[in-house]
Amino acid sequence: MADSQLKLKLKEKIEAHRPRITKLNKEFGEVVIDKVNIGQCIGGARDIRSLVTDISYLDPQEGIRFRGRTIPETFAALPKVPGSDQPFVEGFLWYLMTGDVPTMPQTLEVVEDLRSRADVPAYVIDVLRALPRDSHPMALFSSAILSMQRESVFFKRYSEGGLKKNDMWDPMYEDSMNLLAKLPAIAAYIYRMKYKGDTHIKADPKLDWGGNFAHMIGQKKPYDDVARMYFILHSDHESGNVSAHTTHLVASALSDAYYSLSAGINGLAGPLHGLANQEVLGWIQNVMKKLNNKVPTKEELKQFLWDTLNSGQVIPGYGHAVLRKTDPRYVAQNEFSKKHLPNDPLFQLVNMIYEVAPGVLTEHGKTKNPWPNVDAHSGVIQWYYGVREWDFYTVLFGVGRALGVLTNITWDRGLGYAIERPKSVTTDMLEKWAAEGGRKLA
Ligand code: NMX
Ligand code: MLT
Repeated sequence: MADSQLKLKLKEKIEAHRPRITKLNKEFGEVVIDKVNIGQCIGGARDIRSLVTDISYLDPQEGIRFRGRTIPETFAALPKVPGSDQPFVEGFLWYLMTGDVPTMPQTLEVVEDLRSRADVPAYVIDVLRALPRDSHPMALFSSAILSMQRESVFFKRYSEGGLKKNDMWDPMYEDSMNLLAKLPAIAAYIYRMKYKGDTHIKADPKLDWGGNFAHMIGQKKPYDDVARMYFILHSDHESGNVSAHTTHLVASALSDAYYSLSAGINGLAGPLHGLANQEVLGWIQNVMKKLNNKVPTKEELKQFLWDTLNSGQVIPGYGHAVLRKTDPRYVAQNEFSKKHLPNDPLFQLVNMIYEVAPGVLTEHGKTKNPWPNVDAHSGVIQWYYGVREWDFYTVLFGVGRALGVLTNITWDRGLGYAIERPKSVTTDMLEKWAAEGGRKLA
């Protein structure tokens, strides 16, 4: 079969980019761009500049840019689904992969390509059905992805021998596209198996990736637009977050995309990362329950926030390791909600939390960033449109995140990035260097 336009464009882009990395590594490999202190060693490697990606960049004040464009610029630039306000996720995938905005025909070719790869093997359904029904949806999602490892084109070609380093991006791309094509159907199967009486809806071959997900979980318009917006917003947040970093780290051992994405999804399942979106809804529902479904006053809300902090818990959806302002992904969802659900009581409550929580967190004095992140808003939109099973929300995040991390590992192989292996030190060493006022560098 002839290569798609996307694959040909990607090849051209990777080959044009590769000499830049080779030159930097060979001629400027010794140039210092950061230094490391003891606090960073103990504190989760925060802020250490040691990863390279061109797919997205996170500025602490401005927030994310996908391939150089802000969120509004990205949404404005991409081809829209006919009759919808939102772009094709498939066009966004082209954009992430190549850095170029696709034309409508290029976008439609990706739509077709993903459709042709979308069939989920029957054994994946068997795996999902064999696991205890009360397994967390993220455990089901990760298991389904891992179960497909036997399909890996990368693993097959590598095992056969003779796969050259510069050609490794090709089977990684094939695995990534095969996986991406199947994720909406897998996520929808999990959703309907767990929450909709184990009744299932077949994909509609006329629909796009986002629209089909909405259709397969049983949601009517305009939820298709919610799904498209949601997947794009959650796709990428540069390389250092747990899901992106884990996917990249595992792939750096030349593990294939199935092993790598499954690992990344496991990282996303933590409450300090992607699971925060379900925690936010749980927290809000808890507040409402305690008040017999009455909307709290600002004073009551303040008290709930303090009670949460005083019980040693974090305020879910607030704070960030890099951002120091309101997350533009929160802003994008807020704009959407102002247009589509302005009178929804939970939306109004989210706005009230935004008025109260930053002050409480600032007074609490611990977090470096008292502003909301993406997860503070996402559950409320899902709830409004009827997706109320909040332990599913992180799977939605995961389907979107796959777009970014799989693009990243395809490029990782294209640019020949090395196996990741930072150096460890011992506590004795840290104490010695602390007493000496720093490690003496040769
Ligand atoms: N509520 C209470 N305390 C907080 C919060 C919060 N929302 N955010 C940070 N802190 C605390 C943090 O636990 C730490 O305390 P300690 O010194 O006792 O360990 C202190 O403030 C300093 O933390 P920071 O340097 O501000 O944040 P860090 O980079 O370590 O962590 C998060 C970033 C996102 C993990 C953290 O802000 C958090 O736990 N937020 C709530 C959970 C959440 O919303 N996660 C989702 C993030 C986005 N995503 O989708 O992944
Ligand atoms: C993400 O989208 O991955 C989160 O905001 C976490 C992060 O960037 O550290």
